[in-house]
Amino acid sequence: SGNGNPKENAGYKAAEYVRDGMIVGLGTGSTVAFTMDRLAERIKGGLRITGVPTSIQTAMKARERGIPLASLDDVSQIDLTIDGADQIDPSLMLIKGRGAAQVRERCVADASKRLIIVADSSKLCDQLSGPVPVEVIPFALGHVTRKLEQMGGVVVVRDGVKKDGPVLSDNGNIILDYHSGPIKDPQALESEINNIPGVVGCGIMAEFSDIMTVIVGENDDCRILGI
Ligand code: DER
Repeated sequence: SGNGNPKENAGYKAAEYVRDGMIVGLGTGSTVAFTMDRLAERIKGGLRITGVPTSIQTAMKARERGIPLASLDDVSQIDLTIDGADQIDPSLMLIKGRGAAQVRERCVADASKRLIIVADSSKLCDQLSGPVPVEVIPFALGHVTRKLEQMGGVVVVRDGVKKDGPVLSDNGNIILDYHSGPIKDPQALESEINNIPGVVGCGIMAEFSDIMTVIVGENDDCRILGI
């Protein structure tokens, strides 16, 4: 199915993995929006699913499309989560968080039997590199900034575009973008950042490769990586 839009091709392809009766984690971003467009069409055709949204934006988009929703607390396990990514390395380790949704995305991925990442080829890289989004409780903003700077690298508070002052995540926290440079050991850096007191979660996701399928959208079709 070629329509010249790689993100749309990937998003639509992912919707084909959804089976009737599934509980589906709904990621955040512009690529997953295409998946939700396709799921809306399939729901009109009789598909019955329950979506678990990873952000306020995704919940709004799902409601606009008539996708039934439940909260993470309402479900015991998620059959399939479909999400985007900012960087994908050959081991299927990810950097996410361009949309500041990585904390809830990681919770939903962790509750999922399978994770499908949808992306265009611009997200593929040989080695992950910063900036790494880091969600921090406001109380610990200065402390976490100092710890990250001691690790080497530059820390930038993510400022709002149509809001003066820092962006606040859906959880009411501040986002730091940690310009780490090339990341030699993503698992180690993920643990090191997430263990800093005050950090709620960062955008390195190196722990889902074994349950991951990556759908890389091309102009006229898709490439499938992973399981
Ligand atoms: O913020 C996120 O983690 C999103 O999934 C993002 O990484 C992907 O956004 P895109 O599909 O709009 O490129």
